[in-house]
Amino acid sequence: MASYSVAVDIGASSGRLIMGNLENGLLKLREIHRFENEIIQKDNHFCWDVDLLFQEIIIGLKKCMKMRIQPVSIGIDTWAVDFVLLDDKNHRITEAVSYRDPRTDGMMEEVFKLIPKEELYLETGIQFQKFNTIYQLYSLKKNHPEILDKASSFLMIPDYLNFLLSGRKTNEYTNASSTQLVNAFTKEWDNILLDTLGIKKSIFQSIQRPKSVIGTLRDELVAELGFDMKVILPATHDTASAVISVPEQDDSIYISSGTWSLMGVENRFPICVPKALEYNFTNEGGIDYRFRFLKNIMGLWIIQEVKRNYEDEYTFADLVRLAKEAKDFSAIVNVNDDRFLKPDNMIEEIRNYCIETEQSIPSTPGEVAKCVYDSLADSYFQTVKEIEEIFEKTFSKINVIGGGCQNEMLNQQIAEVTGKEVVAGPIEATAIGNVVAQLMAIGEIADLNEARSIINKSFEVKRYISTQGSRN
Ligand code: ADP
Ligand code: LRH
Repeated sequence: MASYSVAVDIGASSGRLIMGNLENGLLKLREIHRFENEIIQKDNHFCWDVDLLFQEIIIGLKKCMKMRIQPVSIGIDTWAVDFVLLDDKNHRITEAVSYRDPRTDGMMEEVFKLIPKEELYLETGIQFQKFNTIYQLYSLKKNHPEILDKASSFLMIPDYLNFLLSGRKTNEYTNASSTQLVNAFTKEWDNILLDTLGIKKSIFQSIQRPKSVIGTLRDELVAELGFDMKVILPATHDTASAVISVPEQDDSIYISSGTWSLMGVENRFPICVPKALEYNFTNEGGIDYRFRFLKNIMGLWIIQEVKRNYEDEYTFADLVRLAKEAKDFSAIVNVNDDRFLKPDNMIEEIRNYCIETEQSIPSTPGEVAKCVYDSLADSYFQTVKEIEEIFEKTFSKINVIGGGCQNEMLNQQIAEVTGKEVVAGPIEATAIGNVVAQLMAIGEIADLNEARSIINKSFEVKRYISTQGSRN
């Protein structure tokens, strides 16, 4: 009988429970439940409603019961860097504050006073983003030391959801690496760094790797659901799960395209050379210690906010169509400018940027959307150049995975600006990576090579080439 595994994949904009199993050597997926995720305001902070997210997981599991399918395991992945703290009675004592909250403003500079930027990079290999966990924790230390004093456990979002499911506390490796507190070489919490920052080490759990079985469901949940299952760690950082599913690893650069665009390549070791620091590339941990050498690009967050500012009058597909119709409009913004991280109004922020840089000002929804897509394509092009410079080689393909790969216009545009073949799909790359990690843990799939070959056979991809021909 087939073993069904449930992937809980929660991105910054939406979450889903997807069940996966092997059938005649192919991976079959079945979506069970989908829900929205968004930033809410609580106690003057931008936060995630982590309790609601847990309820959505339970709703999804109840749907499995209705379908009369009993999964053998569950694995959770979410976005990175954010965390909660528990007290010694395992009560949550902080909100799940979002990385878009301004509490980290100025904290990077404070941390650099204690440890030089270059040293931090050489130890962790992690890119500098003002919202990394290290700066979030340092902000607590400076402004609310009483909370850190009271804390007994530090759990990242998937770790916390796993705790609610199983009662077990862990810190999973791929997500832990995004904190900028894990040593890239020992792959353990960097105790010297923690001492330097004055953050107590005792709140951190020992780091566990993807494919670890951490336990089973809590008794109360077994009673509520009517079944038990293994709780397994996939690569709990969503991007690390997504990268498992990149269909063509050789000679290609990936873009994991969702709320963020994560653009890079997979490596066997971290690359902390000066150029990588200068261009702000990260070396986040991956499954089987494959490092994700990539750059965070502001991504489709910008269009999500534009859509929200137009009060959801247009769908994503509408905005793509309108952008196509606005073909004569042209203006480019620097998508990675922090001003686009959480502006009051994204459309106004884009317009102001264009005014300040003396470009045409987008006025219609089509012009605004065209400006966003053109700017993303421009940023991808710059990033390709940086990767090729660092690796001293040219890559022939770009793999776009995740929800954003449904944007055919942007896929074609990436092919046009880079001159490279664009391979689009799979859309649910993250859930797929999550499922195969569970299937590896329970011995249904032998290893990463086999997992990737199954993924390649199981999911169709679409190809786009430049109308000018390949320029490699
Ligand atoms: P995350 O997991 O980071 O929340 P997803 O991988 O679900 O994000 O991708 C969401 C993005 O996919 C949206 O921001 C949107 O831009 C894009 N998208 C989804 N559906 C379509 C569509 N039909 N056409 C174009 N883009 C789409
Ligand atoms: C994408 C992602 C990305 C992180 C960001 C916080 O969902 O996990 O890899 O940098 O969210």
